[in-house]
Amino acid sequence: MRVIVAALAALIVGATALIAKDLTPAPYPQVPAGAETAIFAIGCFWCAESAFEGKPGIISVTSGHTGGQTKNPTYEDVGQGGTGHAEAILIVYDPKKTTYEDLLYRFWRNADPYSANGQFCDRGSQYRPEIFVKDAAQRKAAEASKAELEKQDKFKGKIVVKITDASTFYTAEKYHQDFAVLNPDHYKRYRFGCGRDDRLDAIWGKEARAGDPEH
Ligand code: MHO
Repeated sequence: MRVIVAALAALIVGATALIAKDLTPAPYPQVPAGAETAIFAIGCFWCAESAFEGKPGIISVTSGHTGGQTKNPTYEDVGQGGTGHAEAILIVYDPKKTTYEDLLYRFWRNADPYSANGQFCDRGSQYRPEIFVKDAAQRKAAEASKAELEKQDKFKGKIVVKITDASTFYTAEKYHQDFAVLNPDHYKRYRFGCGRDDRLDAIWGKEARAGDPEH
């Protein structure tokens, strides 16, 4: 009897873990007619997602991986390094309600632009910051936003964020989507422990708060 109870308990715990951690890749987001897309890497995608989700004109934000060579990578693959991919977000937005320039503004204020091989506590090229542009117009705007910041002494010649042509965006597992909303305690512990807000405040001052209401 005890064995059966233990086996049942193990099954329930296992099933709960599976439900809590859905490893299926999230569906590629719908892009309604007239909507636009943007792809950014700013370290941990839970945080990147939460910086944009729910903001004016944002239709959806999906966590995933891009910029590398491995096809259909898992989070574990990317975490081990060697896939070339970065954790990234794919934003679908309504250009009538917000602009790519607005998104860039928010991107920068959620990034440590001095840090090429990771962001905050997360090190490794999978956490690099990067702007993945889909066309010449996005490239022009991204380069202009970088040049604008470089007019400030503190950024002059020190911004290491690359601007790269976008390639395939692979959606991450379902359990990574909306992580901040669905796992608020875990998310806050991680974010605080990673020193993200302290560092953003130190770099951007009050402007950092434009990036995330959770600050
Ligand atoms: N170092 C963190 C990163 C989370 S993130 C989505 C962790 O392993 O939980 O890469």
